Amino acid sequence: SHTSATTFQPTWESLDRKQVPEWFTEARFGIFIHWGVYSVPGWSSKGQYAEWYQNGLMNGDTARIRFHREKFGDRTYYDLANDFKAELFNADEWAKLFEASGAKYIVLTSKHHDGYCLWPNTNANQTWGFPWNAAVVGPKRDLIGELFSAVRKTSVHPGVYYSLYEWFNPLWKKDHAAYARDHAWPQMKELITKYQPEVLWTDGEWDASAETWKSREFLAWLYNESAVKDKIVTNDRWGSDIRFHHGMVYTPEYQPDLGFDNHAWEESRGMGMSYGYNREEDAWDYQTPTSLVMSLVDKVSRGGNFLLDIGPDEHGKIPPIMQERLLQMGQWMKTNGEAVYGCGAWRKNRQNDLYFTYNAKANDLFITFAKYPSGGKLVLENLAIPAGTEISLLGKRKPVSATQEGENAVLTLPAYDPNDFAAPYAYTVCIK
Ligand code: FUL
Repeated sequence: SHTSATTFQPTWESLDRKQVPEWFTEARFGIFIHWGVYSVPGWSSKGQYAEWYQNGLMNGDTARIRFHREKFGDRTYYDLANDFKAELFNADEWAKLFEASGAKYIVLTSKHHDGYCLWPNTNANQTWGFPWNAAVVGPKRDLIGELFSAVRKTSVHPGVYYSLYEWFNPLWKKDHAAYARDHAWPQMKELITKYQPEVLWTDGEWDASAETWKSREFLAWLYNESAVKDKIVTNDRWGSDIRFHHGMVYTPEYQPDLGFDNHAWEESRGMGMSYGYNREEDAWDYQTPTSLVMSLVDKVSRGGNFLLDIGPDEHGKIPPIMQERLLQMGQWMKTNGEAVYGCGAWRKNRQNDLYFTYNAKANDLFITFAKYPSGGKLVLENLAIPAGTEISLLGKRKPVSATQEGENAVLTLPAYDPNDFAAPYAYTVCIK
């Protein structure tokens, strides 16, 4: 392919030429998984990130400190790892759920800012001075290994999130450069070599420069020499000055309005207001199925991906409301997935509440909307539809008729029939 013969130099000029693998752009929809010791308390005030629990405890967040004292007394955050048991974790069940959601990739936190590793990594134990990975404390299992082998039996691509920095790692606090060289690099290399993830989603980059992290050197190794050099997807979190400027995929976070023309991007967010599971959230804090489906379509209509996050609990269960949302999206995707997979931006992304997505290879235009128009009329501004064009409502593939009124095309949809829609969260018209 276009990349295999290329040798990359450790400069942004060279690295930025690395192509985004086609599988990733076609996929459009992935699942983010924030799972770790912070899943034990699984708590923050509404609107805060629950995976930042330890940081809150150490930095004077009164709500978290009070919660912790009442629930855990004088146990430290590190002690909570013993309660991270994952005794109900069944990797095959997770993988089946992911596949049923219609998502085509996952990104699992191999290690968040607390430094706890979900795989048997020994650097963690050495630099912390005590066992700090899931194979020795907590589940006593290799959670990445288990999930990756289950996911590999499905159509879903496996990927990892990896936090470069660790808030309280003694080596990090002493010497950033030594930490990068002797801790972060070996960890990332082990992840890549041992698990061959197809996404490496770095984070926690902002406290050091790309120069300190030696990010460019690492990426050159990854793209030139590693086992995943031809299929790996990376992001833009490689140093304090890099995000939204360099790297393969730009990663806005709860920032739905950032669009990036001519550059790959992927927005991530939780179903509520946190990535890690937050027990403080109620049903009404979760996005509705319509809102999630329309978020996905909105990203695609602007040429981006949607990485939707879930937060499993300390037992290894995905909270049922999150399971349900994933299944609802999957039901919708079963009928309407062709408006998402392999699609991207059309010449305009929307007209009021109508969202346009476009499959350039097939020359198919899709129009998705959450509200079925009363009277069944849709006016598409500045669009001429040649006579004989095949137009249908996805699902039952009911015919849609079109007439031309000046510059505009006017579509007449079949009368609304609830029996037509197994997943009535949004509706899609396809113009072939
Ligand atoms: C952020 C982190 O600090 C959050 O906890 C979360 O992991 C998000 C995806 O990236 O920068």
